[in-house]
Amino acid sequence: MLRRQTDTIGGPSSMSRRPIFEADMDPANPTAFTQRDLANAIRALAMDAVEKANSGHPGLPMGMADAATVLFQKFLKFDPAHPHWPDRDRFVLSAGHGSMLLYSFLYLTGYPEMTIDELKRFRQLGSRTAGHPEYGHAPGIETTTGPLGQGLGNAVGMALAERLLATEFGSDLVDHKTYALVGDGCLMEGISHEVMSLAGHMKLNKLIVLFDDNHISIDGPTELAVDDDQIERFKAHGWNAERVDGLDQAAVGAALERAQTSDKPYMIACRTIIGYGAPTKEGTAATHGSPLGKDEVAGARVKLAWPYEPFVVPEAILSAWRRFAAPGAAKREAWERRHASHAKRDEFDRRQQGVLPEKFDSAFARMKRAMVAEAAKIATRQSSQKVLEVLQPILPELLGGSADLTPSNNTKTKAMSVVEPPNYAGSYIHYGVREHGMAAAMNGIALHGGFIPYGGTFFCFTDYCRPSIRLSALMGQRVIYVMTHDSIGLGEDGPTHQPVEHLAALRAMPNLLVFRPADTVETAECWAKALQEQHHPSILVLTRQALPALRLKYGKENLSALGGYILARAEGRRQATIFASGSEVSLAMDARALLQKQGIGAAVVSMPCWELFDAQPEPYRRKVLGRARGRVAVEAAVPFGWERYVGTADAVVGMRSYGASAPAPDLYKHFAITAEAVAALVKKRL
Ligand SMILES: Cc1ncc(C[n+]2csc(CCOP(=O)(O)OP(=O)(O)O)c2C)c(N)n1
Ligand SMILES: [Mg+2]
Repeated sequence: MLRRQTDTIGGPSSMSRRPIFEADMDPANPTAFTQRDLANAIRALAMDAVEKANSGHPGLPMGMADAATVLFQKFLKFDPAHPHWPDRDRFVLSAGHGSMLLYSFLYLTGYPEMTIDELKRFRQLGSRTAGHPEYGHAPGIETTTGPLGQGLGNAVGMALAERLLATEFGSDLVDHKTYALVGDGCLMEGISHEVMSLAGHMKLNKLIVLFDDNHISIDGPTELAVDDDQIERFKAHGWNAERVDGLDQAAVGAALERAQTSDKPYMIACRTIIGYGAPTKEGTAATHGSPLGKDEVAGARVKLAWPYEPFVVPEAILSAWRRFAAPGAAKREAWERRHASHAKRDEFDRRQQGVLPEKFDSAFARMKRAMVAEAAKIATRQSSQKVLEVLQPILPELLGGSADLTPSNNTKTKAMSVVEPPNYAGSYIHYGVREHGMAAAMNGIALHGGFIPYGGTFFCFTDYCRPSIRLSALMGQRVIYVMTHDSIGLGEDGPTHQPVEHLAALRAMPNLLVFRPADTVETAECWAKALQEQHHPSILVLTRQALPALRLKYGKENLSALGGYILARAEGRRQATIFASGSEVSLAMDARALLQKQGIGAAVVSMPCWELFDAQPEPYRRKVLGRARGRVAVEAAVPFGWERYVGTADAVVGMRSYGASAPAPDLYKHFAITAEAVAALVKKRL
């Protein structure tokens, strides 16, 4: 049975480590209050903010207030005055609907941007206190959460980044924990399986998860849908796990103490009561996602012995909360001193700031020159490997990986060594067949700082990690997805593996750069642009099959970074323009040759990245698009979206169905994606 504590400090449930009465009372303001009162500050702010917004989720903050208070008071290393301090502990609220718990923490401990007025503007336009925590809205929000399970994946990535960075730079600069708060929902999501398993394999023993074990989700008791033994589940994945009374601060504190020295990642199931304190609704799904209502809030104030007005936290309690930050501030100062005289300081700072090394530009130019000279006829996945072979030695921040398709994705360079516990001195991760987990972890790695993560799978399986790709884009994180086997051009594996709608689907995603390069030089240019874009994720969409070299003259300018450019001008009057991306650009060149033979002047526009092209100034776009009547596009994918450049879907040679299993040349013929078909369509439209 859960104990409903009302005991004062010094009673049976007092903290074992540091009784607040002695250490945490402000001598200048000796009003007595209890540990429970500290937690009640979270409860009250949550229910008041939800009430004022007339929407939101009071249940989680009210249930987890005690466990969270212990974490923030006794364990979390943070400094509100320096929220970006690289060696702070990370706290991820994976159950993002409980956002008021995070906002209350930030306000109570004194993050300057999180004022009481922001809490009063919970869920309002332009506030820092969005419905779910949004990365970038306020310091202290480490990641965007809300889609359940993603935060847990981010936390695994952060813990992995910490471990690798600590190995590289030493524990003087990098030595922190990662905490995540998850709910029943996070653990029901499939992604939890992938990332728990990855964390266990990687032995990320500085990752500590608090599970709000309240047996309630939206539809009601969790028994409606799930009977998993979460303790055994975590243990099976290589974690240590235990269950405590989540309303008993001493018990949570003792578990957190044990977690500090664990040899494995650690999960603490905190048995709680959702909406704890609400007189008639606590313990029910009614507190999950709706305001409690005036009477219930009044009743909770009585039950919790919290007689204060809405949004009022008594001075004694607020100043006790403000003192939670003191140990972190002292640790930050000590860290600054170590950092100031550290031999690797400049490189550490560069990596934290995410700026590329100075020699990047010259290395890129040399590489491009060599590629032009070589004019290799290879698959763009091989081109990508070539790029990595050159750039990886000068970019130690590159952290590569693949979801078990390393030989297909060509993501591992010869020099890269594999991260395999207990050896963390590597730069390549075998993520296993866990695309979704890989993508969520890469978001966490990027958010942590110090690395540029990239990871590969088949382009078709972007579907398996799309929710995390969306969060890369929403948060503007430099995560690079290396997605090979990009169309029917992959051949015999057939329609399950042949993307047709994926380009359109991903181009529809705001803030994501979708690159589909046409040859080795374009692949290098796309890689360079992806690396230079600090605030965008990129997808490199690459072929399995070999492609001819098309860029045969060296030029310094990164043409692919323009998104689209005229690869070949028309001879004579420009009567037609053929638009293409990737493997179909060479086909467009062949169609151009056919047309020119018949006296029809045709230009070819290569469009490796629509998003970048659309962002070019109007005169440039007009020049590239041209005014020729015969505008046609060709791409081995559904035509969806090309209308914006060629007017109508009829003007597109592409896929109208799923693919088929056969050698690639047969498929191109079968689906009539040929130079002849393109030339014929141009003539029809003239
Ligand atoms: C991927 C995803 N699916 C569905 C939802 C909608 N949703 C938000 S909270 C929730 C229930 C979560 O239950 P639990 O984690 O136990 O939270 P509690 O009710 O205990 O606060 C659901 C289904 C979501 N946010 N993300
Ligand atoms: Mg729950």
